[in-house]
Amino acid sequence: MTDDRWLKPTAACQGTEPLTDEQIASWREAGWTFVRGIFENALIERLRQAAAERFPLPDTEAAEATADFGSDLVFPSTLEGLNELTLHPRLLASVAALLGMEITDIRLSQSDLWPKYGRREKSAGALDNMDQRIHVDYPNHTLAHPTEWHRPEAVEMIVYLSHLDECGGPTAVVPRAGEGDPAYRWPIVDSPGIGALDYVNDRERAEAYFARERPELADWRAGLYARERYAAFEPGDVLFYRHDTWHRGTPMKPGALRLVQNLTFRRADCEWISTLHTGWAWKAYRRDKYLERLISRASLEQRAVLGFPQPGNAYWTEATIAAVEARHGVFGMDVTPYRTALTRET
Ligand SMILES: O=C(O)CCC(=O)C(=O)O
Ligand SMILES: [Fe+2]
Repeated sequence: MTDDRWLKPTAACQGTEPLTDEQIASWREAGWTFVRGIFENALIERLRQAAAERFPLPDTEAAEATADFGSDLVFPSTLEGLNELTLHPRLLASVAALLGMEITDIRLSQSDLWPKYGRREKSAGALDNMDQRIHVDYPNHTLAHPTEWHRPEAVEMIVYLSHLDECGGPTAVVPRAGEGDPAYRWPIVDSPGIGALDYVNDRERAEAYFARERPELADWRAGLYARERYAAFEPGDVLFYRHDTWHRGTPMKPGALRLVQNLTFRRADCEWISTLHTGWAWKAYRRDKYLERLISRASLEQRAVLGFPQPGNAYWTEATIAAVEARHGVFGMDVTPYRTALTRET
């Protein structure tokens, strides 16, 4: 592949505002920004190791049978590092900057850790994820359709935990080339799975199907592949993209395992964007009370991202403050900020 087809990550800034103006502008205009240095390496390594122990080894029968995405490693989790990465203050600050909002106005709607295997054969037919069709992700995230380009509702991202050199499988992205880019024609419905079209994941089958169903647009889709750029990732790199960015997963090296964490944050006011997992509170009652501890230790911003009522919210009264303290105080929750906001109001 020629050198200019690779997307190279750019460095994050130190401190509480990790993204540069250029990175933010790239996400807003071109639909992607690829960033190195959001997380501490040690966190990425802890998460990678813990996750690697939970999945089948490559080249086993179980690995060969894992031909689609998804796993039970979802937020919140007892897996070392998963919650920490999901609610990392520098990640939340990055998302807020991309959307141009306060952290307290964004909500987590996806965080799961997915293995992808370099398999010897495409075993899942139309649903095989080895060499994906070019697509956008919105259909199984929102009940509606993404809003016009300049008012995005959500930030999606892939946090890579593996090395491209070892596993291959770079994510391909079609950078949007400004207003009127034909690749970004509106509405975004010209992809298998959308509207009446069957869902087909495998590229070859998807394009054969599309050529039958929408022959007049088959060349247009070929043009999307022709414009692909590939993310040259190392562990910890983050590809920020969007529900309306054309992209796809590409084949890996046979016998390899690639681990990634997929996350989405939405604007708090976009309720039509679904949370892809079981409700957070459903993880309560575990013997180790990890959900209760997580909420109690979380910062006000981290709690907001999970939908916990913020200081000043009408939820808070003397009675509810005392009640939440009765539930979570044992885990160290400090309810002072809720009380202070209440006192200020009255
Ligand atoms: O595996 C990748 O790099 C991208 C995966 C993807 O786009 C998807 O499954 O929707
Ligand atoms: Fe995707």
